[in-house]
Amino acid sequence: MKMLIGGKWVDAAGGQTFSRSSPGNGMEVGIYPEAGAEDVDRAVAAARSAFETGEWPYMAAEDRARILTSTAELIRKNADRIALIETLESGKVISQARAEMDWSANLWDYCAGVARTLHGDSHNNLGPNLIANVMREPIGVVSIITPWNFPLLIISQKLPFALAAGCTAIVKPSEFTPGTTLILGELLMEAGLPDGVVNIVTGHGRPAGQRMLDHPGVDMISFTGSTAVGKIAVQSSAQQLKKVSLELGGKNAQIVFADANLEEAADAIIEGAFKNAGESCNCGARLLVERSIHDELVQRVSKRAQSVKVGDPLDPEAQIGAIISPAQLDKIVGFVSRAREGGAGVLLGEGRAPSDAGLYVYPSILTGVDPQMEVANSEIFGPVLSVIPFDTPAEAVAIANQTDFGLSAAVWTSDYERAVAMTRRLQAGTVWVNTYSSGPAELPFGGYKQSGIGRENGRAGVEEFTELKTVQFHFGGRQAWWVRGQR
Ligand code: TXE
Repeated sequence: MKMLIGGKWVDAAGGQTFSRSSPGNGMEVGIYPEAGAEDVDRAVAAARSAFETGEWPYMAAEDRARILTSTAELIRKNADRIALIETLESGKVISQARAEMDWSANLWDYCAGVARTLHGDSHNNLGPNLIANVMREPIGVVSIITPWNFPLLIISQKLPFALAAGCTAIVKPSEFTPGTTLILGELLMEAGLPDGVVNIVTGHGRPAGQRMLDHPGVDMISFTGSTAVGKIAVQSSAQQLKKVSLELGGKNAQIVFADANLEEAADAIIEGAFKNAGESCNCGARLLVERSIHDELVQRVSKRAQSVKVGDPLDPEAQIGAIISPAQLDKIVGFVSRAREGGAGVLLGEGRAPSDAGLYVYPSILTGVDPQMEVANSEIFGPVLSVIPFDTPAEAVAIANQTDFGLSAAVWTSDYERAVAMTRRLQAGTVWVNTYSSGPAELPFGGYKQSGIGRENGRAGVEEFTELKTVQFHFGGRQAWWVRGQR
């Protein structure tokens, strides 16, 4: 496939390419241009010109919305094709990839609505001689860098929001999963998006991604990925004081009290910890359980976990597919074996699952985890659940809040007074009560602490991509400044 720059499908200036092999079976599934700094510069120039002199930022929201709606329809129409590429490149199971297509299309639909309701404010209480408009304008050219765990879904949490606001963009998908973002580029062109509004480069973090962070022609960085690269983005942004929006890692806790519906909680714990092979920022990697029900809940969870099917991502029955890369697989296995050496009990299969060419791990449940252990604090990004008992709500809050992250948390209890008290104390951008993992397009999503900066989705998700401009209109004679006073 080729890259999309200024409405044209192009190779990298230097002619280099890279390939992607499926983590499910080791077979090559895509060859892509390896963008260098020169390609990013061309993409930024195209986005800059589409923003400065193109129609997009000033287009009636009605017309922008039409293109976003058409894109949603095209995603649905092409869902099988996109889901297949998603599965081949990411290793996620096909049933889930298919569901993510609908979820993604829904975000484009939502943004069509938000585009039309986005507006500023007007002030008419400023005295007889002044009225003012506070206008919400697009921030400009945005560098959007995405990871590999939910390729189409994550770009759909960013790009339609930026477009709804009237921004133009340069997009770089992960080097592991460029295919579906390029297909999205095709769909955007088919939907009638003007040339240069969205430019897609394929390549690695260095040099392409880094140039997207550093480029002086970029007004804003929207990044989802590792906390380490998020910090690099903040450093790079300092050069021009670009706005930065970051969605980073998590070490999310599901807190289960003795009065909870344990059957439903057990199901959500499995889903939270093992969905997408745990390669999710929202992974419910920690189970904080009230001590009196510890054994019962662990037994329920491990019984359910035993029936989770690990295997070929293309198998419609598989629930956990392949791990994205050998390095990620080693990282997961390393965490589990260090936890065992540190005294944790390991329930279920431990480590790598046998396969001739694919990258698979068994889900693990770690018991007897001390809150101070590495496994209780670091993001693993694999199907590993750490179980930590607690005795009081205050202790549960303290353990839940002790990590550097603050993305999400869940509380399971039938006592809503307790639930409300817990939600107020948990340091997390999303708190679920008696559920996990839902994420309607209407609701803001993002993290406290080192889980990120800013919010995606909802009205807040569009407002991220805007600047406020205050315009004051004076009427009547204007008093001289020395009469008026120094204001
Ligand atoms: O992420 P990277 P990796 C976490 C998770 C995982 C770890 C490493 O814990 O194990 O990060 O994953 C681009 N300038 N998350 O190494 O490197 C890169 O090309 C600009 C959590 O894959 O952050 C890709 O497009 N861009 C996360 C994107 O950053 C750079 C999802 C993400 O890659 C760059 C993924 C640079 N210097 C991993 N270096 C989540 N929040 O869900 C890399 N990139």
